[in-house]
Amino acid sequence: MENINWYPGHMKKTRELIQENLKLVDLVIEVIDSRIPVSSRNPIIDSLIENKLRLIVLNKSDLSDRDENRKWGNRFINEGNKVITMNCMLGSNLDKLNKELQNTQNEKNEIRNMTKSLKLMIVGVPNVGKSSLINRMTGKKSTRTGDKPGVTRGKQWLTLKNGMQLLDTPGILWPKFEDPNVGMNLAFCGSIRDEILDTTDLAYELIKLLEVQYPKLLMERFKLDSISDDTLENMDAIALKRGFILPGKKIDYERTGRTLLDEFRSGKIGNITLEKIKDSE
Ligand SMILES: Nc1nc2c(ncn2[C@@H]2O[C@H](COP(=O)(O)OP(=O)(O)OP(=O)(O)O)[C@@H](O)[C@H]2O)c(=O)[nH]1
Ligand SMILES: [Mg+2]
Repeated sequence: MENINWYPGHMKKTRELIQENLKLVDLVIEVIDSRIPVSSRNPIIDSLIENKLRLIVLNKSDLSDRDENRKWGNRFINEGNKVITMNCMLGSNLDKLNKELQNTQNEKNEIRNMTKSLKLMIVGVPNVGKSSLINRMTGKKSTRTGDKPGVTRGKQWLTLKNGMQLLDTPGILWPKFEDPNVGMNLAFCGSIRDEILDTTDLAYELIKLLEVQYPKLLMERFKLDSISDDTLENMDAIALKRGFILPGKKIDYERTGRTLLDEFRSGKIGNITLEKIKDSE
């Protein structure tokens, strides 16, 4: 399929916003999608943040592979980050996050020799759950969330119960994905506006990955007898099992693709991590 790119004007503005506010904050919380721990890390964010203290939230852990989350967590820790695996729908590990933030505040104050509340900034690609995390941290609906990318616009400072100050930012991508798989992974997980995507092609690419990485889950979910090495055959089999047939006995690829993406995104196919750490690493 054609290379995906999505970089609307507000993302450029957000980049400037992050840059301007960075000097005000003590710690950056980078929220990433645990199903795609490589593709959901924005290299621009990386270059902006540079040496700022960073805490990575491996979010949507309810949708990803638990073993992989553990491995990725270790990897990021080894690279010098603080890491918390979370499910911001339920607020799991919120206590752990709060404790980590409190420790960081204490350490900072000791170095500064004064009592100041920690200032935080939340960054990440669209739709990874930044606003959901903030609502968990404030304990109320402080900021709007939504199941499509680009919900948050403009900056927003909030104060937590413990006095810490927090800046929510809109999700940003970067102008060009060097690796086309990155664009696709982001699209699978809902970080790219669906309106600019060909969902049928995208679903085809997702089946192509799942038939190799998670054939059992694919078979179970769609009650397939076997998995073919021909992706189109698998897509047809899924359509037939679900009865997605148009008049004239044609396969309704549109509906099949839409359904597949929806069921992947909502975790109905199972706990799936599309980017794994190779065991030798
Ligand atoms: N299953 C699951 N869904 C989540 C989790 N966290 C957030 N979501 C959902 O993901 C969608 C996006 O969440 P938001 O908090 O709006 O994401 P955001 O990063 O602020 O998105 P933008 O503002 O568009 O950049 C919403 O439908 C949330 O309910 C999670 O841990 N698990
Ligand atoms: Mg948001």
